[in-house]
Amino acid sequence: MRLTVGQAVVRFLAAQRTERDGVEHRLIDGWFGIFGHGNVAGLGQALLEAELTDPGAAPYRQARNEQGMVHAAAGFARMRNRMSTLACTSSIGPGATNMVTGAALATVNRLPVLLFPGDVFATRVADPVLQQLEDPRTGDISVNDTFRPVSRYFDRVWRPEQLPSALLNAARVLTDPVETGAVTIALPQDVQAEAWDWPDELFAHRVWHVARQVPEPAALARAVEVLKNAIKPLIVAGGGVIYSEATEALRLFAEATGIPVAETQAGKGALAYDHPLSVGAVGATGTPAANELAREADVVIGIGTRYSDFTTASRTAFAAEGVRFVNINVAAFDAAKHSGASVVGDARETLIQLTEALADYRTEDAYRERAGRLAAEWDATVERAYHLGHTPLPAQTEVIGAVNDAAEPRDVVVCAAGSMPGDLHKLWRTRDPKGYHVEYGFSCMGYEIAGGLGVKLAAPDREVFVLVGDGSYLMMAQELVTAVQERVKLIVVLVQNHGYASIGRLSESVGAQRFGTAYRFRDGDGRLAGNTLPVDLAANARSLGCEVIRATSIDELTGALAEARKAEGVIVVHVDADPYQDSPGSGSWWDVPVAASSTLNTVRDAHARYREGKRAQRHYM
Ligand SMILES: Cc1ncc(C[n+]2csc(CCOP(=O)(O)OP(=O)(O)O)c2C)c(N)n1
Ligand SMILES: [Mg+2]
Repeated sequence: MRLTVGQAVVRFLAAQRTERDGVEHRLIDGWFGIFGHGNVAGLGQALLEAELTDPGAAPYRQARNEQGMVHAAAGFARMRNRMSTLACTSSIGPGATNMVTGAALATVNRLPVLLFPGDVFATRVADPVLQQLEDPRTGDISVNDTFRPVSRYFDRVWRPEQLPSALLNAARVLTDPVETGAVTIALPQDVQAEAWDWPDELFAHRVWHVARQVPEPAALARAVEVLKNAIKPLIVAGGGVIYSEATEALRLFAEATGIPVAETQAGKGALAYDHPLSVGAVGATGTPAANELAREADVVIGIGTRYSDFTTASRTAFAAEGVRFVNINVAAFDAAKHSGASVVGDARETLIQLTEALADYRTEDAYRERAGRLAAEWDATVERAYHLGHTPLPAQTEVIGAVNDAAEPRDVVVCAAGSMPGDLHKLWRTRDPKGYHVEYGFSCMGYEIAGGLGVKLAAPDREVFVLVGDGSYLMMAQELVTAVQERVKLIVVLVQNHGYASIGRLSESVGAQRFGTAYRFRDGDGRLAGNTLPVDLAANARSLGCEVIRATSIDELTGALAEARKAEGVIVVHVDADPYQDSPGSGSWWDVPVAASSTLNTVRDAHARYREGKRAQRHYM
């Protein structure tokens, strides 16, 4: 079949399916693209031809920033439990490097995204092409080599004959739960437009089975050996529980064994917040309930978690002498962490087997009752934080409370950076495994709106609430325009607090006096401590085609959210919140180094506190 490389890519991807538990999905559900000379005649032309000749085979959407389109693809993939994703095409040079941050986010979070940055001429006759980085030491480097460390598979197709193996490897990595992340195939702009005679079988319907790896019996037996003597065990449920669709198996395991369940950011929603064995978020942004149990746990069962520093409170959360870990993970790399009893396997399969193997095991009543009491105490704290009546501006915890009240069980909350992810981790009452979508692997400012767009595209039947701070909004709000264009319904709650409240607090804790964290004019001393800036983000959102509602109190916010639920299109609810009103503490710690020498008393005091905090840090060897 004679097609250009661009046409062959589009045709190949339209024929790929994924399958797990007998259910098929499209591997690539659609395309995002921003065109330039690096892809307009290649993938751009190919997508046009697909739209005209085979509508629905490769649906195309515009984006406003290449980073945004990769975030949307990542949000889409996460919402679809990694069974489907979107492909992204960019021009060469800046269009391509704009995607690098998105690629890193996808890889850190282990979310499949497929990227096709355009690349410099393979023939080199016209070099240097516009936007080409020349390197006097070598002829075969381009800016696209920056994708290598942030991609789980990288290839550059210098010749058409290389395309089949690149595409097959791409699909293999995208559908492998262990390997998955960003897959990048750099396509030189001349090669994209070059024609070739392809074998028909390249475009055959292919089904990529997504494996449910069964644990090795000996590994399971070792885990059972550790678990059956556990007195105060605690489950740490990570994102792997949700991607594996193991939440029901987790609930049955917890109920059968009586082991309480704590959750990481990616794992939040693994167990409904009001389940008697749920103790909520664990770690630096956790609940005191989960953290108290973590401190005393003799066995920690990490399921589908990579034990980030937020989860382990920088390796201070699990403090019992001789604490042991049992780690269930598809990736041997994660299963081996903290010298744990490693069970390499799919979360659902492993939990089912473990439930059977531990049929005679049950925690003591007193332990479960204590977990329940701690969780109930925390729930009362949440209730208070939701209804502080803080004045003159509401506290952020009240904003979160109002959004939680407005959200129905299946609705999704989306967030990524700032002070809200921590507050949400502790405070959000999650009732559905896909109801909580906080990107906290890369915690990338600017993910919120673009990622929320991807979430809504993946789950049009759910209401999506995007919570975004003013800092994140200013970094990347432009995919609002894409949502408006595609008539995608989004409810964006924009929390204005004139700067980086989160980093302000962090700065204060390291003695750095909130330096550079508020959006302020310069004062008489030339410092950024004057009046707030006359920035009107509500007007900004309106100018982008969104419907905007301004709320100046929690009552108004509640009314606005009710109105937003009824409306269509993109609704931005703008609300001011007090940047100084903190959320209830987690009773936990996070390792952020403090200057070891300073003329400032604030820093010296912070350093003394820091050294104290460091003493609790463990290696878990
Ligand atoms: C791209 C990016 N740059 C910098 C950071 C570091 N950072 C984390 S939160 C934050 C401030 C976020 O401000 P805003 O969205 O207004 O939220 P707030 O802290 O006020 O809640 C910064 C600068 C980041 N996470 N991502
Ligand atoms: Mg802010």
